[in-house]
Amino acid sequence: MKELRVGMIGYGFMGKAHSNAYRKVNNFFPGLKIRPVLAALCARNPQKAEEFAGTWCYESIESHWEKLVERDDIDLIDIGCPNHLHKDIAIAAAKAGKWVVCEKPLAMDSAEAEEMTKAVEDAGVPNMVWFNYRRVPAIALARQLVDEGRVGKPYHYRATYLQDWTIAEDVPQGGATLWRLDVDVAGSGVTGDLLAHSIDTAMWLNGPITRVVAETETFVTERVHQETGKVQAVGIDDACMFLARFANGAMGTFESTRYARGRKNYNTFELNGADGSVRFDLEDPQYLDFFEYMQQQSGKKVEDHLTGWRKVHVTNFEHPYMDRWWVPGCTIGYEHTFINALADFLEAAADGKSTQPDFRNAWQTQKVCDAVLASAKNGQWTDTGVEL
Ligand code: SOE
Repeated sequence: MKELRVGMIGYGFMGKAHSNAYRKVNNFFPGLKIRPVLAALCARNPQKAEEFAGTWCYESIESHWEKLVERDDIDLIDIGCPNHLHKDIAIAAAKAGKWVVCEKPLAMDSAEAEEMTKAVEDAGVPNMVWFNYRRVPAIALARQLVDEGRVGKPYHYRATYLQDWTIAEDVPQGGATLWRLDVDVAGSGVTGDLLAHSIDTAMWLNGPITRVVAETETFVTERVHQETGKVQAVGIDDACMFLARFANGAMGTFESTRYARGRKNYNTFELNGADGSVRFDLEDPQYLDFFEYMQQQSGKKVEDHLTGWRKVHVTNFEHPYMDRWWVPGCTIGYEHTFINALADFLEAAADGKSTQPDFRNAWQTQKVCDAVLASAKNGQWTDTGVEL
């Protein structure tokens, strides 16, 4: 089995999620031809780097990503640090011939995402963006139902992504844990952080979004910056709602906020087609709700008096990814979606290929985010320019 020496950049929430995936992937996907080795952890704060590397058993630490990228003993660079650093790291890593995986959103904006996409494609290196929710078995099952034609001609797509952790006005912005609130580091607020997930899922299930019209709001306009200690203007969107048109003719609505009291990670979607509907809620992630308009009876499709919503417990061996985990009825969770994603990446990369969503695909999501933010400024329906 080939060893893949991983250079991980970042030790926060995603550093943990990715490191866990590298450590477990071969146990649950024993057929893989590649075995990741936690070769180096890179972070600017040497003490934090040391602690994190110790906890997760990284062989070494670096405090400058440039040094990590130069190292001959590193095969893959994993970009798990704040968004404003993604572009330079990804381009340097691709130029150095490393495989590159990057946390979402791919970049600060679509121009950066384009440069990054060109860099990995010119270098011909396998690449992936960690839009992990595609690897929630219930969401992957929704995609399977769409592919099987059981939803039929799509009419409506409805997504929400709600959290509540920034309601308090005294939550500071910036710094190691709160960089998502600092526009210079994050690029945007809920649009890049949360709606990017919703858009990725939506386009995976229902095809390209062609145009959007949006509204954003910043409810708390000034916050103390953790690094400067000064009260500074808030530049991110705290909430965003937009209408969308899909290339297949369907209409879409999207809503996201970090001010929905009581909602922690409420990521939902519903797709309504002529023949059926699917509905998912990440706070109840083992289930996919499915409504099939016509039921199969004696080889014929009929409308009968038992037609209704089914709540499918997505834990059977025949459900996506579930034959890798426990026995039917035993659930998996958030961390497993990263392991599933990594397994897909390693399988494709063993043949020199990228897996979806690759940088090119995530660039399309970034185009929609840009169009949403532009529309919120100019109040107009805005074309996304997504590749059809
Ligand atoms: C934001 O709170 C966040 O951590 C996102 O950045 C992640 O992508 C999402 O999975 C959970 O919420």
